[in-house]
Amino acid sequence: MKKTLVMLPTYNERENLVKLVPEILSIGPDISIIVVDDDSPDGTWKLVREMAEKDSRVSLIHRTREKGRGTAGIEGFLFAVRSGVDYVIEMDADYSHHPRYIPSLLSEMEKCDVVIGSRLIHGGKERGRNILRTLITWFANNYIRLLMGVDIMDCTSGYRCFKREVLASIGLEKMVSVGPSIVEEVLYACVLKGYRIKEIPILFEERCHGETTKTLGQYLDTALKVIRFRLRMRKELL
Ligand SMILES: Nc1nc2c(ncn2[C@@H]2O[C@H](COP(=O)(O)OP(=O)(O)OP(=O)(O)O)[C@@H](O)[C@H]2O)c(=O)[nH]1
Ligand SMILES: [Mg+2]
Repeated sequence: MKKTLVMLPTYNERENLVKLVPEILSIGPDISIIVVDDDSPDGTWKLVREMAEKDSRVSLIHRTREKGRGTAGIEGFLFAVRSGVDYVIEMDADYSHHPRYIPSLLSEMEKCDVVIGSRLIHGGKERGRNILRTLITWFANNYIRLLMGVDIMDCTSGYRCFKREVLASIGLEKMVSVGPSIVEEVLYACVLKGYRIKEIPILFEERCHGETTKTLGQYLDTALKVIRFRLRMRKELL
């Protein structure tokens, strides 16, 4: 098995990580984990620090000055690039992205540069989400596909596997997303670079423990950022 690092951005995911971290590590000896936690009030970082003391395959970035899914993801990816692993998986830490799909993501990497766990291709679905969230996902993906001109069904999926070289080449340091629009920013950079991207079906389930951090403002921010990516990134990256 190739060396693989799983990057988990976390905010108040203590109850999920108790089970998720051992479950991911049990997939194989070549899997390690980096948790990027923004000083979660529920002490997620303390739990991960204890785990890291016991197992060298677990690492923690505990951020006390910055907050945001976007900047956390960038820090995690930069750590991954430095670590020298072959593959980097990013996933939510709330069991919406179940670790049972990790072997399928990895097995596709022979033929691809990026593999996306997708709710919106044949065989993929969402379970337990309210109708409004499902509609937002559907609308957001149609909007992004149209604006970015990309041929990918689940552009908003944050469950993905990358070759390390891909992350090293897409200008992570220059990315502008503080919040969740990082998912689309990274995807668009991969598309512009011409990487081979494949989607595999996943069942996306409602988070196990805890509450969503998503706000209406974040949805609007992503909608506007997508326009900015389309206008600016093409010039910067190519
Ligand atoms: N480090 C860090 N992680 C975050 C932040 N906001 C969200 N996350 C993590 O990013 C992942 C996705 O966030 P969620 O809150 O699950 O967003 P979502 O999946 O759109 O919404 P729900 O599943 O409905 O909660 C989870 O692992 C969160 O813990 C943040 O500000 N900083
Ligand atoms: Mg979630």
